[in-house]
Amino acid sequence: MTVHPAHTRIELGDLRVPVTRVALTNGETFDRYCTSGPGSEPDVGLPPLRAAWIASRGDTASYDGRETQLIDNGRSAIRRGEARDEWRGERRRPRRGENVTQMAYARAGIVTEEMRYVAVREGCDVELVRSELAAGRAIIPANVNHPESEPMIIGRRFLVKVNANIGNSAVTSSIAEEVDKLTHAITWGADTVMDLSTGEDIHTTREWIIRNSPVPIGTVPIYQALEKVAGEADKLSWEVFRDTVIEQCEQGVDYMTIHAGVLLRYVPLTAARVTGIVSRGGSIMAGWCLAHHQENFLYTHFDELCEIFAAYDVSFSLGDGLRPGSTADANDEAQLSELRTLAELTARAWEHDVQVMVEGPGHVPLNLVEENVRLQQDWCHGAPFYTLGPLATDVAPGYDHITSAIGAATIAMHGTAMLCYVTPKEHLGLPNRDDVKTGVITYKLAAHSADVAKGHPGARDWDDALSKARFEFRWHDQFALALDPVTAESFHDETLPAENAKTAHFCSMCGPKFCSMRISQDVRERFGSELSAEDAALGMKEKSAEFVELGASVYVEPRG
Ligand code: IRN
Ligand code: FE2
Repeated sequence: MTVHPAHTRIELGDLRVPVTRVALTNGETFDRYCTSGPGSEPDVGLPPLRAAWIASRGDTASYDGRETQLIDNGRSAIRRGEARDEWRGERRRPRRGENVTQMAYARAGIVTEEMRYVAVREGCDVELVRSELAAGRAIIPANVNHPESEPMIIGRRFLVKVNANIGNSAVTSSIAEEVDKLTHAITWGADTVMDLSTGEDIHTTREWIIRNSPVPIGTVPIYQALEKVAGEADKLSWEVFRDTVIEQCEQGVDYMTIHAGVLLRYVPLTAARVTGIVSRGGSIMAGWCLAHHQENFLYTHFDELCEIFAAYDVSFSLGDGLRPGSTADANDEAQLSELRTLAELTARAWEHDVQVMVEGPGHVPLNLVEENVRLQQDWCHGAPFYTLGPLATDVAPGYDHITSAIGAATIAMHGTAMLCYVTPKEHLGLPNRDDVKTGVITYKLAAHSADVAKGHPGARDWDDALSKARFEFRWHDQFALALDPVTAESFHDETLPAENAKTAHFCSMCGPKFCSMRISQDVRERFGSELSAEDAALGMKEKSAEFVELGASVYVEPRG
C-alpha cells in the first residue's frame, strides 16, 4: 500500500530488499527505508520470503503445524466458526542440539542472508552487521517460523527503530480491526509491531497478525498465560508459562517481553513511590512473588527459557516491570535494581547465543534521561536499549505522544536503539486506527531527529532533499518527501487548493509579498550564491524599498 502517488516500492538485488522510491518533479528520485511490505490479503497472508534461506541452513526440520496449532483459547474462536482453523504451511523445529539464532551464526563467523539483507537496507557494510550481532550490541529478531518477515536490525550503530503496540483488550476491538491496525502501522513506518492482545481469541488474533506481517512481531506471553489461569496471577506457574511460550514460538513470534527482573526483594522498593508499579507484566509478576513468597519463576527458570528461545531464534526483550510511571519515581532504587538484574540476565542469555534487548522507562524528566542510557549501556554490555518514550512530564494526558516523543528523541540521541511508541490515548484508552498513525508518525520524527543528531551516515539526506524542495517551491515534492504527505498536502490545500499554487513561490502563511524563501532566492539570483555580507545587506535593502513602495502594511504603524 502506498501513501502517495509519487511513492513506489521497489526491490533491490537478488535479496529483493524493499525501498520506497519517491519520484520528484525535477526528475530526481529519493529512496527511503520501507517497512510496509508487499501487501497481502488478510486471509491469505504474505509470501514466505525467508523460507528457502531457513530451510537451506539445514538446522531445522519441518513438521505439520496442525498438530499443535489448536491448543488453548484459539480453539474457542475456531469452534464458533469465527476464525480460520488451519495453518496451511509447515512449521519448523530445530534438529536436536542445534542453535539457530542469528547471534550463533554471527559468532561462528557465518554471514546469513538475513545479515546481507539488513546491510543493504541500512546501507552499511555486512561485517558491521555481523560483528555487532556477535557482540550482542544489535539483534535481528527473526523467528524461523515467521518466514514472511523482512529482516531488520536493532542496535545503536543502525537507524533508530520504532515499535507500535496494537492488540485488543477484553472490552473492545476485533481480529479484523487488529490486522487493519498492523497494516496501518507499517504503512506509516513502524519497524516492529507488538501484539498486546488480552481477552479471548489471543491465539487466533496473533496468527492473523503474524501471517500478514512483514515486520517482526513481539508479544508479552505472560498476558496469555494469565488468560489461561482465568486472570488469577497466583495460579500462574512455570509450566503454564512455558507452554504458552512454546505455543508462541511455534506460531512465529520474533521477540518476547519477559519480566524476569522483577525479583521478590525489589517489590517493597516500590511501596513509597508516587505511582507504584505501572507495568502490566511487572504487576502480574510482583503479585505472584508476593502471593507465593517465592522468587519470580521467570528468573529461576531463565536458562530453560534461553534454550527454548535458542531453538526458534526468538529474541528477549527483557521487560522493565519496575519502570517509573511518573517523573517523581524516575531513576529510583527499584528501577535501577531491576536494571542490574537485567544486566545479569543479558549475560546469561548470551551464553546461550540468544539475542537480547533491554527495556527501559517510562516517565523520566529530561535531565535524568542521559543517565538511563549510560547505566543501561555500561551495565548491560552494550545490549540494545528499547524504551517506552519516556514521557518528559506527567501533566498532559491527551498529548502523551508529544510528552513522550520529547523524551524519546533525547534518549535515542544518547544511544537508545528502538523506541516504543506512545499514542494520544496513553493513560486514557485503547488506541484506534488514527491514534496508531499519530503515534507512529510522532515516533518516526523522534527517531529520525535522533539519527540526524547522532550524525548517522546519510540520515540528513532526507532533510536536505525536503529542504531543497521547500526552497525551490516544489510543493509536490515537499509533500511526497514528507513523513506524512497526506496531512502536509491537505494543510496546504486548505487555503490554496488550486493546482497552480503547487508551483507558486509562496504559501498562505506569509503570502506572496513576504515569503522569506522567495526573497532569499531573488537575492541569490541577483548576486549569485557566493554572496558577500555587504551584497546581501544591499539586496535586502533594495527588497525593503520595493515592498514599502508596494504599500506593504507590515511596515505601517498602527493608527488610532
Ligand atoms: C518498552 C519499553 N518498556 C516497556 N515497553 C513496552 O511496554 C513493551 O515492549 C511492551 O510493548 C509493553 C509492556 O508493557 P508492560 O506489560 O510492561 O506494562
Ligand atoms: Fe505512564
